Amino acid sequence: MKKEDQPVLYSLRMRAFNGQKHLSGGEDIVDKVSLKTRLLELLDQGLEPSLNQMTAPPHSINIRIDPVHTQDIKTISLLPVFCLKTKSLEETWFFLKKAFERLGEVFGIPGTLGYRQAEKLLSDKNDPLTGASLLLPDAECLSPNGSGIRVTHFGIKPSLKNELLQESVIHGLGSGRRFIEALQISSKILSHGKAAFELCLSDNPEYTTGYLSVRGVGYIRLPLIKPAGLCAGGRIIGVLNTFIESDMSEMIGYLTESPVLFTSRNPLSPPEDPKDILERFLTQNG
Ligand code: PML
Repeated sequence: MKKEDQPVLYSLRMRAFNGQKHLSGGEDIVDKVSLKTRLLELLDQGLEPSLNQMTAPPHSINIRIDPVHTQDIKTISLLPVFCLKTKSLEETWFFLKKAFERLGEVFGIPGTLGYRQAEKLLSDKNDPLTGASLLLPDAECLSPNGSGIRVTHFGIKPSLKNELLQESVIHGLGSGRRFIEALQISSKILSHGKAAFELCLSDNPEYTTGYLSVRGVGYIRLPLIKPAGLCAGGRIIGVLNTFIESDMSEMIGYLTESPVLFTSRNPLSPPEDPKDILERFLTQNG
């Protein structure tokens, strides 16, 4: 079949700004029938912070629509989801320290340095990047494109999203929307063959749950990763020790431009003790 005759889906990407400052974003890949509804939902999402917090609306909202041929879309699965059982900031950070030590042992990557970079995300001096920084095997930490790698061009089958929204209520994950978007971003990152982990701390001052996704394990939710009221946050992607210089542009191209659609998923497990989650690093990666 000639490319122009292939069925087309639409990639929708919304970003809201105040001047140059990125306020919020959202996206999806949908068919023609759902295009208008989804477009309006994303517009509401861009306006939502101003409605909820009764602040001024964003200075600008960009919504971009690009047709994508189904043949160019990679279909992949969402990561399994785990949640750390924790009662305090100290417990969460203690788990994170152990998790980075295990990452170092399992993948032969600079785990201790990864932990130090994680601590830096919360420092007052950290001006959050809109994208992720990259931790390389030689311990160098880069912010590609100046503002880091911003993962885009992904979408989710509506039935999967509905399932996750319902389970979010049962598991007490708030509206679930932020979690489902983060799960898609991280699942796209970990679907790249050279990604070892991704750590994310939200820069939203009210959102105190972050996550650590680990190759061969899944997406681990980290409640109480920061105190409420702190705007600091950010993302770090750690790569495997087989990563070479020429992988850099290929990985950035995949994460920022290649369309992926989530058509299947893995279970969302109830909260687990730190030691049980750490054992998963052992059993699944040798
Ligand atoms: C963000 O969009 O600010 C990051 C969201 C992190 C979501 C963590 C979760 O709830 O699982």
